Amino acid sequence: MTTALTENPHVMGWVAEMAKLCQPDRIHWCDGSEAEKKAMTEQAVREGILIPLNQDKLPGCYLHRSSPADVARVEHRTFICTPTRDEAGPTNNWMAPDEAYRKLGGLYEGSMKGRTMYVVPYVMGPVGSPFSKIGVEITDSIYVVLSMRVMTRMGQAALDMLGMADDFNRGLHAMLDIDPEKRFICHFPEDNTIWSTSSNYGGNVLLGKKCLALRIGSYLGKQEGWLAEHMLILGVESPEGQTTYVAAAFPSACGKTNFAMMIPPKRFKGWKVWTVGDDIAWLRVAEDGRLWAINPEAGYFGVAPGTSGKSNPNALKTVQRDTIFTNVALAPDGTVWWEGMSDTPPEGLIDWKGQPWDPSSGEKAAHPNSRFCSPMINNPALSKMADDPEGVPISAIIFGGRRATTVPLVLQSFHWTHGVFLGATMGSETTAAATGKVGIVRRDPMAMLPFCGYDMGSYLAHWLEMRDRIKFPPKIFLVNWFRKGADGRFLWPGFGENMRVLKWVIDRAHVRVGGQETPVGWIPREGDLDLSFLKITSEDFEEATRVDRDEWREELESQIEWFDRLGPTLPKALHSQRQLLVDIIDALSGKRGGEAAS
Ligand code: OXD
Ligand code: MN
Repeated sequence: MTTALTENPHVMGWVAEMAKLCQPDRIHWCDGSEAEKKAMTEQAVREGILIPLNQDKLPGCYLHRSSPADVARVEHRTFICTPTRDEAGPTNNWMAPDEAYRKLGGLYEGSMKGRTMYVVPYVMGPVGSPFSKIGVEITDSIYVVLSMRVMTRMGQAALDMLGMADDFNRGLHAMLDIDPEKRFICHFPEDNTIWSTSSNYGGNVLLGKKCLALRIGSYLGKQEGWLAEHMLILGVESPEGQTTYVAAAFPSACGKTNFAMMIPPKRFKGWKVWTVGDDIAWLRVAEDGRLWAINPEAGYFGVAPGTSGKSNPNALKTVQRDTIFTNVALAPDGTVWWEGMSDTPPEGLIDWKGQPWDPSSGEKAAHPNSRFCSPMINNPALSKMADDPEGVPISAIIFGGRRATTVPLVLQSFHWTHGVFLGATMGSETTAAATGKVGIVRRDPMAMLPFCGYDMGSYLAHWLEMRDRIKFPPKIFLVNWFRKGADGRFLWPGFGENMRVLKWVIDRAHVRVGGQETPVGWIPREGDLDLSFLKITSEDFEEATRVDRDEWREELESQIEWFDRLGPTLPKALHSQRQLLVDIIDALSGKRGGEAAS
């Protein structure tokens, strides 16, 4: 065993207990030093866990290939283990805590015989920030240790910050044999504990990220009066040097990283977008009565396919050094490639499974969920506030989904409750590729469906309650980059042009631009949004921003089923908000049985 890096009796006692269960040959306490990184990287290369890439072109970069049956988060095997099923709520899988401890305990027993148990202390959030949380992850995966080093503030600093306290998340991960049948991701919110088995995929095993920062985090947020959200955080700096901070929630793989690293189009000379975070925000009310956000992570675990010099030049620069790539394709010159990086793939690629790739095979060279894991300091657009212990003040919150119809390009809510309602009902339409039936809206409240660590209705109630604590609440918006015309074309160009919408959002937040009131919220009129040098017809703009009463009437009707599913804990205020919008639309349409306005 390397020397324990702490005398904290709670950490020591728990590590000893887990070692007794898993029976490793060795225990290694991770200090987070450069020397440790070097030694562990060399070992990972020797063992074939990491493949060195071309160190001239991609210094410090490595490729990892996962087991082909272990390439994504496993929502159906992710459990919230609260004493009662109701506490986990209707949208989570539930397992009783004693059953989960027994079942996974059996799997862990002796699982690290002949192996090394790594003890990984880490901080989520800036070191020393009162908003940060400490975790210790025990793992037998060197890939996890090296990735946690990128994604979190890892090592001695975490133990120093913890001191002798007992207030840390206890995470246990064992790879076992990566058998999907033995794969479980169990969260014990009341014990601040996470147990993960038989996977080596990031979202299942980098326990600081989805497991602690979102699932356990959301539970702690409810207890302690703050919010843990699946949101990017960015700062928009005007040519005059005023920076406005915005947090935005989009479902997984809907372009959060691209939005967080956006480069404004030429028309926006002098404007800059700074990234604070690309995936997770912890939001608290500060003494000034505003909502402040920190990004608990220190790196990006981004989806590689689709990332290109056009879609996200900053991400492409970010991954040029000190990056662990997982399941991307390998080029003969020791660089990497994925679908969407360039129009023509380089010749002689090795695919994500390690086989020569035949472009005519119809198979992808990189797995669609292949990833880059890069330190945030590589990002040329990193905000200087990204490591600030106080975080940044949030002026606007954006919710977004993929909707071909109904939801306009941007919609500003009338007030907090209405904004929470828009977040609670946000969703994306299924495409023909994903299911047999096209156009079914899958609701994903605040993009938290897979990440909320407790009952969804109570979570939405917590959002409403937060209003009482925030003296100067951010304005809430809904955006939709994906609306289509009758001919099936996207009406809005998206990517960097989304800056135009972002500009309206921050101008609305500062109450310095107009808009048009509709029954369901405020939208920009043509003159309100800067459309200069953009090729978009007035008709397309009109269509992209239109609120259609019939479509919204249908939308509101379809929300009944969703609200029913959330059950009795869904706050009455959200039912009333829905009904109010129905009544307004019916009155305007001359419906509502005889008593309607003419
Ligand atoms: C992610 C996700 O990996 O949301 O960020 O799935
Ligand atoms: Mn995410």
